[in-house]
Amino acid sequence: MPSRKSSPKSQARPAPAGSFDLETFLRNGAEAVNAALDLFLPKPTVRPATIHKAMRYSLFAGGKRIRPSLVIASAEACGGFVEDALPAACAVECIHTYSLIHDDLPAMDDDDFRRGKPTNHKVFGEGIAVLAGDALLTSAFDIIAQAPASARYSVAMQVRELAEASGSLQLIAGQVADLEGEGKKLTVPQLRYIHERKTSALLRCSARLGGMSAGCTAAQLAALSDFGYHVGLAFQVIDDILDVTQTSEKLGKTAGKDVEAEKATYPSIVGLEKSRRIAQQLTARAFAALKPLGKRAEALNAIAEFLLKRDR
Ligand code: GRG
Repeated sequence: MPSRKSSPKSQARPAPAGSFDLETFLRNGAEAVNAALDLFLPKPTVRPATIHKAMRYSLFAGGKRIRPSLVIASAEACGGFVEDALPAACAVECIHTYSLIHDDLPAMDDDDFRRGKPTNHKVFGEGIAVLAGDALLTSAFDIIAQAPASARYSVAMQVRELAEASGSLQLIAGQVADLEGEGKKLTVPQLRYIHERKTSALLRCSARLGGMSAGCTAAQLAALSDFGYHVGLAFQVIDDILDVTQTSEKLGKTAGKDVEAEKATYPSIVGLEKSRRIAQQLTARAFAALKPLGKRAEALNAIAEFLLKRDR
């Protein structure tokens, strides 16, 4: 971590059964991640100021910070500490934000509105937006390389974990299949292939990196992988549902884009009701995956429930 006042390492306090305060957990997590991101990234006045302003514009535009929250909750589920999980939490958010900036470019989804604000290229121009995404991708690896090694996982193992999830076999592969699938009638297995890569891979990686930061056992890592995979798939099904059921104002991004771009989605293939059932089934699989982690997984449990019920 970059220089911060040293303080005792913090773990979430156990709450009485059934009363887990997710709102506070998410708020505290987001505050810690925002403060750490501010320290990790060059200040907006550092030359060339335009690029640092553009990186920060999208990074601090008001995202839900779901992936960093998964990192922190997964670390705590394995007895780890927030401070040790923060580099991974910041790194996954940098990857996520880069992917949104690039996805919004005219060459890809061509969106004007993201996180409730004009998209990066609308404010800074296409060239700077490409570079801001590139710089955030690079920063992600700079940041994860500063993560502490844990009992079972070297820094190199954590770096490779992030590279695998964001590389040409996962995140990029999902985006390629998404672009190539536009205007085509896809089957459910083809759609599942896209969702596994463009969405689930980074959520699964977030859960795994959280566990790794805590020096989790192989059995805990397997549970977190299973959880992250299913919660990631459910997340994208819900995202598809929200695209056709919510307004742009509520989502902070242009609603109805999937229909406009002739993108295959669960609602377009199986209908809204069945899509909701699929999201519930995937979330049930995510809950089941948490069993081996016991009571300490209550934040993960609450996040999965929150993601299923979210309306933005
Ligand atoms: C590598 C260019 C590139 C793209 C990879 C991630 C991605 C594929 C494209 C971005 C757009 C998209 C539909 C992604 C799927 C995952 C998803 C629903 C992202 C939105 O995540 P939220 O809701 O966003 O967590 P906030 O803004 O809250 O962080």
